[in-house]
Amino acid sequence: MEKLIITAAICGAEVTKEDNENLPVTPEELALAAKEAEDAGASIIHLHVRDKEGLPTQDVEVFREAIELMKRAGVRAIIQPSTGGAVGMTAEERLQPVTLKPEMASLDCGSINFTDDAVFINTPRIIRTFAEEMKRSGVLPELECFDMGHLANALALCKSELAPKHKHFNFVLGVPGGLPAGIRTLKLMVDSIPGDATWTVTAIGRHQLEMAFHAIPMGGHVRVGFEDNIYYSRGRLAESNAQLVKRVVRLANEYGRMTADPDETRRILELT
Ligand code: KMH
Ligand code: ZN
Repeated sequence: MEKLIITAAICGAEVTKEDNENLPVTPEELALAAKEAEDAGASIIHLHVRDKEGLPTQDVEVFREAIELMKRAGVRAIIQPSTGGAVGMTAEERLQPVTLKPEMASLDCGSINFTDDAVFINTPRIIRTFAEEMKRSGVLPELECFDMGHLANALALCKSELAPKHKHFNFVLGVPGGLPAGIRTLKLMVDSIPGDATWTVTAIGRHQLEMAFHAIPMGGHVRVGFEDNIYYSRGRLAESNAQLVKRVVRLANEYGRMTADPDETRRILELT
């Protein structure tokens, strides 16, 4: 079986230090968290950044600083900035990190109800524009699918002139308003993608561990991290992103599946 790609989603846009004081938010903290996650076995860092108040921002200069500090700290993992940002941001705001020409970026493939009165908006035009910008900049999109309709949009994109060079899907399960996390929903998504595509699974809260358990023998890849889950176990907050990564490495190794290092991940995703 192909080696396992572990993505560490180290910060996100919604979680706060009040939720878990170990959340990295400053560029310095993000760089340290990325290095620790990579040392633990992660080969992709999914990156959101925060402003001086700790609030989500898509400011390209903050991304630049965080990425520079990561490189200086010796991070070799693929750094994958978010173009999802936070609910309520404009498409222009969200697209900013693509101008840095990262190897990868997230591309959200549909809209979804989010919190109380908020919708995470990804219209067909937004999806197309983001895909165009990424293609123009040589950025590989990770196709984020929170629901089956998103997957249908992603599959249509893959058949269009905007098809990415390599098709890599992220099934985001367990967001209220999206597809619930479970073996049946995961299987439905996996069975719907082309044979030459790769996939990873993201799941919210306690489902993060459960979905990793499923993905490892299914040949998929796994995302963990504070963006999606702040707990190590019921009632016990995680100490670091690296702690969550290490557990997935142990699970995979017990099963007999080794983890991909950054260069192996680049080969799997046809980035080289
Ligand atoms: N923060 C969510 C609204 C992504 O990074 O592309 C969107 C999100 C997805 O986190
Ligand atoms: Zn994200």
